[in-house]
Amino acid sequence: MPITNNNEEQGLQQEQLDVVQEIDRQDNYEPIPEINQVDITAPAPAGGIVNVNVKDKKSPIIFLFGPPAAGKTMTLVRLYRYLNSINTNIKPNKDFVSNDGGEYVSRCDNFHNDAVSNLAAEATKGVNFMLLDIWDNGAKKCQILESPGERLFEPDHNKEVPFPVQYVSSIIDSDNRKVYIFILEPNYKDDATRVRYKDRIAEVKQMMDKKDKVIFLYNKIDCSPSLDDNGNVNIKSLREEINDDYPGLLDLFKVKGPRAIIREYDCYLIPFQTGTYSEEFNTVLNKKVKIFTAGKNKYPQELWNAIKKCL
Ligand SMILES: Nc1nc2c(ncn2[C@@H]2O[C@H](COP(=O)(O)OP(=O)(O)OP(=O)(O)O)[C@@H](O)[C@H]2O)c(=O)[nH]1
Ligand SMILES: [Mg+2]
Repeated sequence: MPITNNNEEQGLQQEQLDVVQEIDRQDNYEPIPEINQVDITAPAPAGGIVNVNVKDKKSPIIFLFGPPAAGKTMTLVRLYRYLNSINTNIKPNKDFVSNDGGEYVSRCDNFHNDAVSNLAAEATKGVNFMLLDIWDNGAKKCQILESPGERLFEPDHNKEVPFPVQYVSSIIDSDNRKVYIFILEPNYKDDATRVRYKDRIAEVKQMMDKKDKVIFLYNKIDCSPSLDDNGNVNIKSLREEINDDYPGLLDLFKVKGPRAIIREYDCYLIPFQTGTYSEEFNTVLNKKVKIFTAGKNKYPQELWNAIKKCL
């Protein structure tokens, strides 16, 4: 759901999760620039030296951005399952990582089975990088990227992880239009860590292009007080929750000037739940495993609608 000015709030609450509106009706996207001949090839330090390479310099990149364990992999899994269910073609891009001894390609080969498995741990296991291509009516619509959370934001301030590492800046600096999905979650760590995460998002914003778009994905909504007894999300209270937990974060995307009359913020806010998780003892594996049950379809549906509006 886009973030709109106060006058619209009441109406929005009634809409709940059903409708995604345009971020800004007056905003005409710039045409996609000429195909850039420069390869986005960069050594990615996480997990050794691997080269990531986005060969398609044209389709928009949906960049899943969030700390470790925010839910990037499971968001990808949930979206994958949803798009499959509506017969939208989504599949791993095998060219993305080339020099890791075939590990990435083998993850691509297993991706479908992992994604439909009910083992959350299996689905996420070893997934450092994943690039999925999404096709619609035979045409490539976009590509969606997951990468290791600790390279995007390291919660432990004692670990000095440089930012942006090369693969991140190569994605950010690519000519592809980007849709940044910044993942938030309720009760994340402590005040100081949340301020650092907000600052990280501000840093990324400075590197963005005018044509890029932003979605805040508020994952684990099942753990938020903004989810009411009927399973509906109160958007006003969710905004208050975010403003309390991450002061100034939404204001980074506040529209300035005359356009502010139409829309208060230049971003979407999508409440999300990947699913529910339970631990069970698996007698075959002889260990406890995390069982994943997919959440309601309305969440990935709403996310997909927002992504489409950003393309
Ligand atoms: N309650 C709840 N927990 C969730 C939800 N989505 C994810 N989780 C929990 O968060 C864990 C981590 O999710 P991942 O998708 O693996 O997180 P990630 O962002 O990919 O983490 P990295 O790959 O380490 O960066 C899951 O195993 C779940 O325990 C959700 O919607 N609700
Ligand atoms: Mg992951």
